[in-house]
Amino acid sequence: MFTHAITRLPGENFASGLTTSNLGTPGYLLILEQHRAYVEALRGLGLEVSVLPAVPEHPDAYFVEDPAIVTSKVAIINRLGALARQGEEVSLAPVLAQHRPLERIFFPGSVDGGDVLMVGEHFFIGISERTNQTGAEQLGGILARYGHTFETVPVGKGLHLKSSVNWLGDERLLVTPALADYAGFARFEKLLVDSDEEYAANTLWVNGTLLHPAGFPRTREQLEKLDLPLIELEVSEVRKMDGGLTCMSLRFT
Ligand code: CIR
Repeated sequence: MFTHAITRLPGENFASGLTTSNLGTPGYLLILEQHRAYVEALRGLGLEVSVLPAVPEHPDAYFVEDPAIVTSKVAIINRLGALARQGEEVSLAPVLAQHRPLERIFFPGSVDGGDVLMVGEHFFIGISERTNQTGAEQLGGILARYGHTFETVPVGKGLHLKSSVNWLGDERLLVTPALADYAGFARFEKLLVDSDEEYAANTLWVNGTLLHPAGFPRTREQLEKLDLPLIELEVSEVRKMDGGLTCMSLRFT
């Protein structure tokens, strides 16, 4: 169960962040509203949510999931895979130091938190364009020292590992067809994201409730079979910047 979340407000210049999507120019007032609803949803699930101020020189900084990883024992400050995003961690580190001992990923390693899927005390580390092998090895070494276990996963398609797979509680994963047969996921019951709805893989489990992006009815239908409470959130503007529900918070106890 999570008791805390850290989030950050999107800044006025958030639209100059990195993106590969061709979904049009995102609107500032709209993303603020979507962010507000996200924070409210987390609060509604009992989390104490900090909302940090925007960082003007880092338009992607509201994707707080990427610059750090918080486990039950430690917070790891990442060296982000995109040069333009390096530095986002600077103002996050002192906040996390209030909750956990800090460790760091160093050059030449790079890790984005979006590539790190936590399933209890076990971690799947995606190797992607953002997270390199050296970063994954550094991270794995830190996790092992704190009593966690880990394995690496080739990400292939998509920005991050969690663009394609997310934990749904118990021994369940929501996964895109491309990663469904990955050997490391064999022990899980898998719900498949519809191949026309891959974005919906970025669904977030919070204390037994699923936060799900609006507009993906076929995946929603799959999730409804689990009989868990579902909160649908509009994230159209976040999606235009290649982000999703997991990216906008760090959740921990
Ligand atoms: C980026 O390209 O880094 C941001 N515009 C989006 C990051 C999304 N983060 C995530 O999936 N964890």
